[in-house]
Amino acid sequence: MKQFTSVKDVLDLPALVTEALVQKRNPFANKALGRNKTLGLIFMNPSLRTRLSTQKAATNLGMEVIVMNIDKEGWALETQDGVIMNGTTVEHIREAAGVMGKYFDILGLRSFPSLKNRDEDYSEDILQKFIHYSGLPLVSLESGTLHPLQSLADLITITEQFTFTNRKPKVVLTWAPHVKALPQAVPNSFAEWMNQADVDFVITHPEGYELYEAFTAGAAITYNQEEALQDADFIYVKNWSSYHQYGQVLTTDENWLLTQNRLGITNNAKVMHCLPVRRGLELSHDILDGPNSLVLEQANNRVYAAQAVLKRMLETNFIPGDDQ
Ligand code: SN0
Repeated sequence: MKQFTSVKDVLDLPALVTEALVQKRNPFANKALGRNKTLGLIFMNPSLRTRLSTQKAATNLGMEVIVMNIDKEGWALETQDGVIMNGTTVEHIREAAGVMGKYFDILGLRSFPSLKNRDEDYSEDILQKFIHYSGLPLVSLESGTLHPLQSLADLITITEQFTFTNRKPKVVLTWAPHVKALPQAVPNSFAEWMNQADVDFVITHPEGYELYEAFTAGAAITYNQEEALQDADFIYVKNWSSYHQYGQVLTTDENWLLTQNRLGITNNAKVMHCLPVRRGLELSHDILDGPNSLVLEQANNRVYAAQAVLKRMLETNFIPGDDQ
């Protein structure tokens, strides 16, 4: 695996999930693999799980880790080409990423979308420039459009939790209310991964919240949450802002809030959320504190998602001939 920015970078999805579960059972078995290799984790936005789990995963594999919150600790970064830098930006992404290429062996990058210019966000300009100018294998820690480490952890969690062998799980992605405009990266990515996985997948959201088709194609989509929830085994709760009326909050309708009561029409569904979650707004206290919540196990699996990906990258880039 050369890069990890999307499900498209994964050659064999079931094998990657199995690898993560193997790492989970025996996290220190590959401690020699990352010896003398440095992972640089660059954050342009806040993080809790991604930072801690990826650092832990790399340490389990014997790597050194350097973390930088570049938005707070670095020079203001210029990302556009050909501009005269006589304003507020101090350092160009060409030099910044180029320098990282000298210090690190693998680069992790978090770069949220602006939610102002859709073409710019969906071109993944910043991510592509970091890949290009660093020359390094790059792990996305959430980009403008996708959050693949989260989606891998989600698929690991569903695989672990679903015990029936005679049918596929029904997985529902439901929009939830929020007061702020949030990225589409988590739901885009979840849709992209679920469409590749062996599950029955349904997306439900209010009108106007349709996601980018390239990520959802193949999924059933309905505006009727109750209909979507019928017989669900897993419910993935997430807010996102509008893709078509880009970055806008079109409604905060609290009827979309999932409560323990509403689980009655499901197959005693397990409830998932990537966190951070705003209690009482996006998801009810009773679900988060009840037996159906998987949120902490999802977070736990972030470690093994990152560990499986970093292991593949170390094998591909530093063990000649192993190109998984
Ligand atoms: C991010 C998002 O993409 O939705 C990160 C999720 C892993 N979430 C937020 O920015 C939440 C911010 C808030 O104010 O609730």
